[in-house]
Amino acid sequence: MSGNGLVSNAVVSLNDAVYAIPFGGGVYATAGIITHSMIASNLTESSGNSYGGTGQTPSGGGVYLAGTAQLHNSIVFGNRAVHSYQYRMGETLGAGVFISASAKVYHSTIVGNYGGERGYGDGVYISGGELKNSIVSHNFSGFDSGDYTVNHYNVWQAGGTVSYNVLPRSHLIAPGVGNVAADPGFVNVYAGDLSLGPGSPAIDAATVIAGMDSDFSGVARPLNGSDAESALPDMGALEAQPLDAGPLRINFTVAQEDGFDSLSAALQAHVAGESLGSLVYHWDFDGDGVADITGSDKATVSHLFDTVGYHDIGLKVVSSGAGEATIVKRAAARVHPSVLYLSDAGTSEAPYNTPAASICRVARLSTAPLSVTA
Ligand SMILES: [Ca+2]
Ligand SMILES: [Ca+2]
Repeated sequence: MSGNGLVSNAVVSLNDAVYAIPFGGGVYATAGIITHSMIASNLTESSGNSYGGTGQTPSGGGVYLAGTAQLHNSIVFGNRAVHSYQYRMGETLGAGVFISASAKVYHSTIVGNYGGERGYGDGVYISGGELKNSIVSHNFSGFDSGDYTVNHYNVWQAGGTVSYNVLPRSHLIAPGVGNVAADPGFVNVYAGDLSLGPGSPAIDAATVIAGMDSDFSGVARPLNGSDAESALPDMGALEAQPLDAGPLRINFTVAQEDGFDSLSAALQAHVAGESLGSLVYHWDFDGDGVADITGSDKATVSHLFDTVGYHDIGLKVVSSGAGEATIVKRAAARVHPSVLYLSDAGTSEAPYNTPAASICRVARLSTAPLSVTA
């Protein structure tokens, strides 16, 4: 797109932009507006030294925006940016969306995109323009072996303005206004359900942008999705229903998601839906599918995670009036070692907390031998 056109209610899928011009696997736009669209499973790829490679940097696996182009109310899911045969920092830029110049992204959900191991921004790379009222999470890189939980940067900001977004694990040049680095609380991200569960930090936390009056599905925005006094817009492409409407929906939040050596986690269940009746909560803290704490008074619990690693947490809520629902979050509580080991000969196995498992894949700033203390 290069004129001031409008693309609406489109599905852009299974395209690629490869080799010499690896920009915008699904969409390449320098002007105009793309809105209420799904951009999924597109690819941009380049190679450094084969196919007569030009050394170009694959940018915008799903969407490449330059000039004055805008993306609104859209879902960008499962796109890839790949750089073969060349290994360097910044080898891919924005596996989901690349934003530059005066481009703008509003009310979009950017999830499950895959960038190079050393790429910048597996969800979004922004060098200019604006990213606002959006959710960028659960993107991943080659470093994750396909497990899109942690160890990646969802947003990499080199310029532009980033405000009113949910963007866990991101690299920003300034904190920005209204950004939240926490789990966005999708109903079931692993099954592709990107609607917002109750208690999501994205609900009623966006800022009003003129004209953004319907969501990706055509639902009126804003709705009051919390106990706020008036209806406020949500971040992302999908506006959450009111707490007392719709089918049973559950979510939980963890007051502090990361700790060193151990983590005493305070957990809060959130439940929404109509005609719920009485509720019973079943918490699973070790990911084995078997509840460890159960009770009608267990909406709020705490649990001590005392082993280093990433811990999955599950919650099932049984409602006397509306059935039951289950949610499992991978790596919802993360316990990091307070001592990391580093050597040329380590096996580089997370969490790198023994000499044998030392990190060995490090960029050396000096040619002096590494010394390791046990
Ligand atoms: Ca709302
Ligand atoms: Ca259990």
